[in-house]
Amino acid sequence: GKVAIRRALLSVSDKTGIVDFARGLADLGVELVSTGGTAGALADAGIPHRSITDFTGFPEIMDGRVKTLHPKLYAGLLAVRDDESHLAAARDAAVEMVDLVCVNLYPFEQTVARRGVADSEVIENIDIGGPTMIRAAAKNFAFAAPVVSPESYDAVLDELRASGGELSLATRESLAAEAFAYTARYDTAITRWFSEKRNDDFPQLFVRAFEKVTDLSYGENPHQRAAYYAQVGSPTHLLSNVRQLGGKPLSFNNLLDLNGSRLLAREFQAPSCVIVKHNNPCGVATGDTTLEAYERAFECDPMSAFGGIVCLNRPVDAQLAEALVKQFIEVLFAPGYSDEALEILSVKRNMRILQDDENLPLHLAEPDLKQVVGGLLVQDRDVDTQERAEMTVATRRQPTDAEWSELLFAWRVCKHVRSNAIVIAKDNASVGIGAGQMSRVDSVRLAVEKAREGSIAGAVLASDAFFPFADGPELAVQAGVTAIIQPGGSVRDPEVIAAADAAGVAMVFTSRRHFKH
Ligand code: 93A
Repeated sequence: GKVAIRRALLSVSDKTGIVDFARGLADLGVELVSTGGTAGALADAGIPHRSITDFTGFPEIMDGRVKTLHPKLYAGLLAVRDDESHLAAARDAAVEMVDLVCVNLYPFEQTVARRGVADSEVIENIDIGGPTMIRAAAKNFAFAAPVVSPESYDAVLDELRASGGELSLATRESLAAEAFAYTARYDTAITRWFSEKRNDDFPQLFVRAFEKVTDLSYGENPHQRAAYYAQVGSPTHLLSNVRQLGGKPLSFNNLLDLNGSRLLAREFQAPSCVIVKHNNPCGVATGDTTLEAYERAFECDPMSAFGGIVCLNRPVDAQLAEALVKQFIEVLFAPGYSDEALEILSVKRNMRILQDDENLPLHLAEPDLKQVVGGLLVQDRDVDTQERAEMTVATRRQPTDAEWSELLFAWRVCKHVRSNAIVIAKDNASVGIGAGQMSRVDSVRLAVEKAREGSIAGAVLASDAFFPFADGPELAVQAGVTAIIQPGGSVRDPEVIAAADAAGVAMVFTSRRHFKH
């Protein structure tokens, strides 16, 4: 199972740690072969090595496009060391065995990330020889080892020193696995670049790579392992500009709720507050001040807001902080905090305080994915926002201007509530939310029950999909709702419209549904 490392090929773009690694190998009696720039670094450090040209007998040509791509090297990497015919072929061609390659690739991702970089430069940074060497050594891990990460250098050297210059099968196999993950990620980044350049639709877009941002202590439940991954190359993801200023580490459920609350919060320009619990909003409001927005959002459902995520779109001042510390908040998210506010909030030692440093919009251009067993459902994101002009009034009575403003607010919130979704709103604040029921009338009942005494009088109601029967609207009207917004399109629309007309209620049809499952 052990393999003696006698010859190593070093060819790295990122020269971090390479001199120490090379010196360690040389001290163990390993012969080093190296390409131009890497050889230069070794020469500067006085470490003995052979050039790749000496090894292959072929010069590095075409501006480096062909440096290592030579059958002598590949025969030395791929030979099965206990196969007589392989060994005979190697002798015939004067092939020297190479037992380890230390390679990292042209910095493709970093090049693409630079502003205004020319296509020709990006293309020059597509490494061909590097991945080929890595893959060859990784395929032949029975006899060779690929080292692709400077973080592995010390561990590899330690093992070589401890075992008289040998690497175990377990180490070679794990290095090989890491190597293929590395080249796969590299090709994914290249695919992504082509996809973006060609403005492809989502078939190619979801050739994606994700990298771990952080481990999470557990998943939705304590017996489930969990981590947060961000898409490689995504300009802004959920946590990319977010700094935690206090409290316990974020949990899986915190991140899920944070995602929902940030998506809803981006619907509003005015000072606003979104409170989310179990991935549904339980209070949403805009106001003249963030304090007012928070108080009115909290008012919607104080019981559910307990232990929720509070998402604000304006910095937190001392006055708001005084109001916030009165409640149990799991996560507080805002674009900033005054020093005084942070001081006040510091009494809540567990409260996770998040600051959105750059207040950049989340990157929503890519499709929404839902995982099913062994597959993915892919769809456009529901980022649609409709204006009043795109809607029609189905009832005899037109909504007043004030009602229109409330209806559009309720409609925006409704999109972010799990179906069947009902949102009752007044004065640009939710007053009752019915979420996640299997029948629409149950969601209406819940929204009405949730609303506080008297708060429904003069309120409006939004429904994420059409009413299949008149029972839902009838309940709402009895409770005091004066205007309704919904997609329309049910075979029973005439009954639903008649119920609204009978009560003098105005009803708007959007012709667009906002299911969220
Ligand atoms: O242009 S290449 O694809 N052609 C090659 O034959 C080749 N061999 C190694 N690029 C090649 N490399 C890459 O050169 C390695 O992957 C590494 O990133 C870089 C190291 O070059 P130097 O030692 O000259 O700095």
